[in-house]
Amino acid sequence: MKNLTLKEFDNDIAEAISKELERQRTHIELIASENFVSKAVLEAQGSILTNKYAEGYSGKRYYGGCENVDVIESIAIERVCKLFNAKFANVQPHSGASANLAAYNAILMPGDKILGMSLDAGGHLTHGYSVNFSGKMYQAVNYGLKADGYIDYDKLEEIALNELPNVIVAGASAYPRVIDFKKFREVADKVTEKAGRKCYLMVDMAHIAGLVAAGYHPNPIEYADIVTSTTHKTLRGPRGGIILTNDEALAKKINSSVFPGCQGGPLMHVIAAKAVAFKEALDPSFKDYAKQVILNCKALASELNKLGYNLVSGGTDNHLILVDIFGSVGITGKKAENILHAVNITANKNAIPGDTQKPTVTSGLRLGTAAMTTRGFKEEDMIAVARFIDRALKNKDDEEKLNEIQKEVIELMKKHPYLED
Ligand code: DSN
Repeated sequence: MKNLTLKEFDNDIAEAISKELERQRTHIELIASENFVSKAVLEAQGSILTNKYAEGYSGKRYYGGCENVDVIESIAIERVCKLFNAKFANVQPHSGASANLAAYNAILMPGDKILGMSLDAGGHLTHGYSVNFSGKMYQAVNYGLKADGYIDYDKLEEIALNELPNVIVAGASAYPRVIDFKKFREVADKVTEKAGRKCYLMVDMAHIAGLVAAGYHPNPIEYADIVTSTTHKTLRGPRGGIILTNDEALAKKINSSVFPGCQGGPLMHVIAAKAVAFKEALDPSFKDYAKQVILNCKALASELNKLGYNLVSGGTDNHLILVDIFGSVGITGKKAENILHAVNITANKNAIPGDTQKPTVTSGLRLGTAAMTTRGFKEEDMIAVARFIDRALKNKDDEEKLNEIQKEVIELMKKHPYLED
């Protein structure tokens, strides 16, 4: 084997990575599910641990030579349990979708019923969407929002007691408000009583995990049978998933469901990077970060409001806002995403409740502050971002103006370097 560098061996890929680093350095990143990891996380994820097969769990592997990866996985579990005050954790899911698949597989039989938030209300594909495995393997029913953009808890209870689901899923990918997990627990318990068999409560906290870790959102582990999450959004770790529970019997089922139920060999390099990210999140400075994420989001929401944009639910309690961009300025989510791309602002189109546009077009724009807070943005920077967005959308056909805004964005980003020291 020749030990050439990536650049020496495969310049096509090296060049694309280098361009991507440049893009990340020079663009304002507002995708609510993205973040920038630390050097330490990158180092662990890019390590020689990628060479190791370790099917099974620490101390009970199907391959030899696992003494070092056993240490790593045990540390990751210990840290994530401390972070979320959970008794048991599985850190092997490759992603949030894999975590949800394994969690369902641990508690449901094909054909059982899931009650999750509908996608256009802010839910997720894996919460029972028709084209996803969760909507194909299981019977899926949905709850949604009230006209004011908040979860309709009364309707949720009514649907739950009519449908008697086997699991209720709380959690979202585009919901800007605090979720009342206690209320979800009460509904699940009422279903359990009426159905005469268990109705589980599963919380997918992927988007808000970093805020939960820092204590700025109620912790679902106090109410849910199972909590799933990704590790790369507000939690600021490598791309991956986790599953938590306080129930020992359920923990055993979850472990068997992840491996051998749904996955083969764990990605030990990613698990090491998760452990590093959990250590970062346990550090007191992470609380300051999470607090600033929310302050930044409120500043962005308030400035956009002042500029005349309608936000679903009127504002935000967390790291994201959902703008009714079509209702505000007559531009679809897809078009807005493209206009912002032209001025080095990255965001994503997103369905809004009752959306009349196709899912590939949408009427909404989802904006999040987790990534730019990592880059050091404060409230005044987010006010500037709101103004950039407004100017770009209002000058969408004026190339000169768009070029001017792009230059200003690049100047701002120069003050917020990434991986340059
Ligand atoms: N793709 C993620 C998001 O953007 O919210 C959810 O899986």
